[in-house]
Amino acid sequence: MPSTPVSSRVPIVSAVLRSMQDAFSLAKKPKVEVEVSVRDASSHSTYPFPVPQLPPSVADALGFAPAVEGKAIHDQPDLDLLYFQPYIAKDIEKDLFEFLRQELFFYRVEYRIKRGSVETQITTPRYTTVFGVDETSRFSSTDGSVLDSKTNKPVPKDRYKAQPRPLPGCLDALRIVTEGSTSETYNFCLVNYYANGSDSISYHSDDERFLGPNPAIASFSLGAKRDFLMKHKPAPPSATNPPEEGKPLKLPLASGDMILMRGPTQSNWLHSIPKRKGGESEKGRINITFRKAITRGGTDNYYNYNVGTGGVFRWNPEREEMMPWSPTVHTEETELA
Ligand SMILES: O=C(O)CCC(=O)C(=O)O
Repeated sequence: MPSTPVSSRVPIVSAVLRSMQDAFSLAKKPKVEVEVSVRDASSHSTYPFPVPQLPPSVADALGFAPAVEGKAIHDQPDLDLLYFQPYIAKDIEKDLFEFLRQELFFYRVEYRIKRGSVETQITTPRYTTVFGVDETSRFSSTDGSVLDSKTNKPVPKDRYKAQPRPLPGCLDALRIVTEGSTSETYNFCLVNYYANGSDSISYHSDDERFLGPNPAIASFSLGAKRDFLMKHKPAPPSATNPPEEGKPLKLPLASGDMILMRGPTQSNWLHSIPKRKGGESEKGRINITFRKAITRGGTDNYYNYNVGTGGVFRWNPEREEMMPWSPTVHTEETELA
């Protein structure tokens, strides 16, 4: 595929929202004017296939997000959350979910971990994909190549273990709106797809050093409602009078909801999406997180665990499941159609 930059080849038209405003002068003014291309898809040498721009109806409505104000939750030690129920309005969350599930490429990453002398092969229990690069680099707006943030020169080939991928326009539009409403900036977008209730993420915290102290993480839910559990990290064994381990905090995240985790939350709390049997969990759920990595280690880590070295998966609308994708299969299908 030709290496075409994500942004520069796109005729940027922010007119969709502006013309709506002009036409309906009484209509609510969008909080953020999302720049959307009405034509071209985003492509890049690292993408297995191009990713279309958001449907105009979704892009227009995103400009009015968040749908409601966030509710602050800080009634427990070291917890600082802002919970939007929902952030993405009810009239577009389904379309956005269907669009992203159909148009993004995903991976089912396998990796090995060593506990003592025992090595175990792990298959990540969900589909993942990632876009972005840490603060030491940026993407050229003309050819999508990776430039050093300070010198603006191409980075040495060995700076990263995997080639970083710029955010496609559809996710960048959501990033811009999110930055506006959280007063934070983000350079990474991680996407999880939980195909059913067997897909999960176990208790962890996003407290890696490459995110810096007190990182802000904006986490969106689309599709099936799933429980998001949070519990305080255990006190160190040396602690006198450690707090009793209470019931985890349970947030039943619905489609369109966004939870901003910030301040001391990641250093002190763990979060998870546990496996669930039956009900709504059997339908798919997408989670999108925006984060800011400040060092190169973040880029290596995120591509290692969210893209890996295995094959590409894409949603198959006929079979209604993620299927391995390859350019050959795609061509044959197209020829048969
Ligand atoms: O799916 C979610 O809501 C949580 C995802 C998450 O914790 C992560 O990607 O680190």
